[in-house]
Amino acid sequence: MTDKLNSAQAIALENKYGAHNYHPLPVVISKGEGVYVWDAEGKRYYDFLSAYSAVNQGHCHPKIIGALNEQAQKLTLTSRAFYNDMLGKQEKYMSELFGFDKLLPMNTGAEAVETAIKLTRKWAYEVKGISEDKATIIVCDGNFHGRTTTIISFSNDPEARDNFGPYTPGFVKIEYNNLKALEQALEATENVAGFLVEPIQGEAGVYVPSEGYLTKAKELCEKYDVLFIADEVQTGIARTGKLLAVDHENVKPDILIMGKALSGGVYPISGVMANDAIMNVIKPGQHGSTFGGNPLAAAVVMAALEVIQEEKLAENAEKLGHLFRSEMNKLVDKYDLLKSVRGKGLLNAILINDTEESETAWNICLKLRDNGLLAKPTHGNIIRFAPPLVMNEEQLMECVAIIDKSFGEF
Ligand code: IF1
Repeated sequence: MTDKLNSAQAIALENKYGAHNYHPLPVVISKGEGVYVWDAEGKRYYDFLSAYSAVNQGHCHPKIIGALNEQAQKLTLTSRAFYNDMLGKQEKYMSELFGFDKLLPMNTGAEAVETAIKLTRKWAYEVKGISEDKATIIVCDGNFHGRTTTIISFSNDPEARDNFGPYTPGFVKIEYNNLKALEQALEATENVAGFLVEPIQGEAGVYVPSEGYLTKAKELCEKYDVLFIADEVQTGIARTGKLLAVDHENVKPDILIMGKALSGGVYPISGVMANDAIMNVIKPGQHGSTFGGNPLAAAVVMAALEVIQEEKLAENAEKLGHLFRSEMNKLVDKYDLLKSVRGKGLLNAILINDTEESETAWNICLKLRDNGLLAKPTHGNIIRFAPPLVMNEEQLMECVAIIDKSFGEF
């Protein structure tokens, strides 16, 4: 098992023995450090995807790896049948950092979204007084909240949804970034329990809503006594230039969902935060998970969040984000193929002048790979650019030059 594979061998093994639930860009990564990854042949690349914003702190950040290694020698998992001496510290740390009474720890983003859905429904029945099994949650067209059966039940992406039925009822879809649609849905729909929304839609192609959208949406939720649920799995942890994307508008969600970079990409950690009036509807034995709240995760997440603050990664993302978009706009003027750039902080995407079904974005990503930068299209005509937040200005400008060169060669 320790013999080193070359890229072709690694790909062949995955094709033969692995489910084909992905179509990865043909590159085989074997090492990661900071903003760089190396393939099996030792070629170095800039990572412009950051494992979909899970590696905000950079690959294998020494402080996080150190915390992982130290805790791994002591205790990794107890289950929640017993207490452990790390979880309480994590809960206190995150309660103070994010400003909520309590944390419900889980492992993956989808599990945290499912937890938020269950919490919202239970609150609706036991606090708001909605009649049994009638709770409805408003979601947005173009959403991406994970891949479980309930979550894909309210997806409008046929790829994510088709042939996975029967679907979970209790969800109403409205247009994203449309306050009128939200108000009409709140007015017209019986038994609304919550509004689940991404502060910036990632998978839809880094769709940044209008200024004030989150503020007004929260106000409408308050008016109709409906929970405002922010899915910050991708936009959180400094990615958009603030600790949370909702911080750009100082909006406080009733339920906050986090994942991915909570661990800096070192370990699956997610969580849901809320105040007691909501969180305390969950009683012992009503929700849980084997690994949820394990001591290894606790050690990792506290180190990962300290890195965000000590290295001022939100401020860096804000600064480099403005630089990146201004440089990309110069390339928009230079290349017909490049239609526009949009994003916030270091969550950005470029729109390619071709159809959604085209192979153009994919082929540009192959050219970028050849030139030493890794990115992946979210649709046939949109490429997401999201480097680790530890990138410096010199490295960013080198990446801009690679993007320029690649479009020039295309
Ligand atoms: C894949 C997308 C991004 C998320 C938001 C919850 C989850 C995600 C806002 C679920 C996960 C990941 C999943 C990953 C690719 C990536 C992704 F392209 F799928 F949509 F980032 F945009 N909420 N997003 O973005 O978290 O259960 O995966 O930990 O499925 O290939 P998870």
